[in-house]
Amino acid sequence: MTIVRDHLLIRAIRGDEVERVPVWAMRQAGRWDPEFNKLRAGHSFYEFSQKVDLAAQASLLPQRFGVDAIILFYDITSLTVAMGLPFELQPNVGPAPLRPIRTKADLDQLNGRPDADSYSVILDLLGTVKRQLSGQLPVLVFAGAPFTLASYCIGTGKDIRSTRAFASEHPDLWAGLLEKIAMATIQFLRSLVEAGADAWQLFDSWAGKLTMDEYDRWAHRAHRLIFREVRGVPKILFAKECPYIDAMFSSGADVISLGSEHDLAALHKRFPGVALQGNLSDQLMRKGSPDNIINATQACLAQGGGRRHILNLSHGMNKDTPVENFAAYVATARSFRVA
Ligand code: 1CP
Repeated sequence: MTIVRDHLLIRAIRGDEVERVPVWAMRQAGRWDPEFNKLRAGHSFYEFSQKVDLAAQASLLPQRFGVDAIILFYDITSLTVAMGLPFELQPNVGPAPLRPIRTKADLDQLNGRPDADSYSVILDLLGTVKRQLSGQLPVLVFAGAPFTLASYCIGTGKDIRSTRAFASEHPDLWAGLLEKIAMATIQFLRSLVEAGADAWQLFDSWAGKLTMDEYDRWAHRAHRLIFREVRGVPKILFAKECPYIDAMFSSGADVISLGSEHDLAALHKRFPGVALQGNLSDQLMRKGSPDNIINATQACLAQGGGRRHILNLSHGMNKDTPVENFAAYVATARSFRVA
């Protein structure tokens, strides 16, 4: 299978001089896109994710706007489903486990070494999307980092206070859960890289709200382990508006995804050898006019300096984002040349 080593996104990560800055958006394949909603109609989320041809079509939909990477359509909880913990998507809430982890027996039931058969749908999806793209664009895969994924497994999701309460009531169970997810994640990502993924992103979406000490114990250690153990293609770290910049930059990731609170130009100067991703506000993308988006995109590209920069948002596309805004964002990136 072709690995797109020389694609714009990969060259930008390597630090090559590039003709323009590559662009994509977290959650680019999703409910903000009316074409996605047509495709998804009548299927529950996990049922939809099990259908390789539909998931492949969903993954490829953003291609029509001119993005420079395709991210596969599955969810961070797809891995825990493969580990033996089924989820359902609750409307306006998010993924909820059918049997939240509460006891040592629940943890023991979770398979820390799920074999590739249990996520063969994702491997097939990768193969299908790669074949359809025939090398035109790189394919990104991803995993939830142990902290964020464990939060969904215990049923607390982004409610950090409840996650913290669980961890202090069940310290051994919490540590065991983080460790088991880390092991499964390493195996999962290795097999996707072996199957031809061009780059991967670790989503620790809610870790930016932890205290520094918690971040070190529950997030940073696992990031280092996973980035050390999964090699071969570029790796991206995302944690929403994360204040622990030094920890992020010492995680071993090749690309750090920044929030709108971060100063892209200053961080470029401080860490010249690391590529930066971001950092247009996802809220501006949702609420601004196309003109606002064009101006903000140009400002972001100018701050990025044109080297080792991947244009992206501060967080994922929101479901009520106007299509014209996404189109304006991608078109601006494609035509912008850093002076
Ligand atoms: O159609 C629907 O109702 C489903 C909405 C949806 C989609 C499109 C969910 C439920 N997951 C996905 C796919 C998905 N999830 C992708 C692939 C598509 C793409 O990126 O274009 C990715 C990368 C994810 C990753 C994901 N899932 C994260 C990390 C990114 C982030 O936004 O921080 C997280 C936290 C989740 C959990 C999740 N899954 C779905 C929802 C609505 C949520 C968030 C729930 C919450 O806010 O707690």
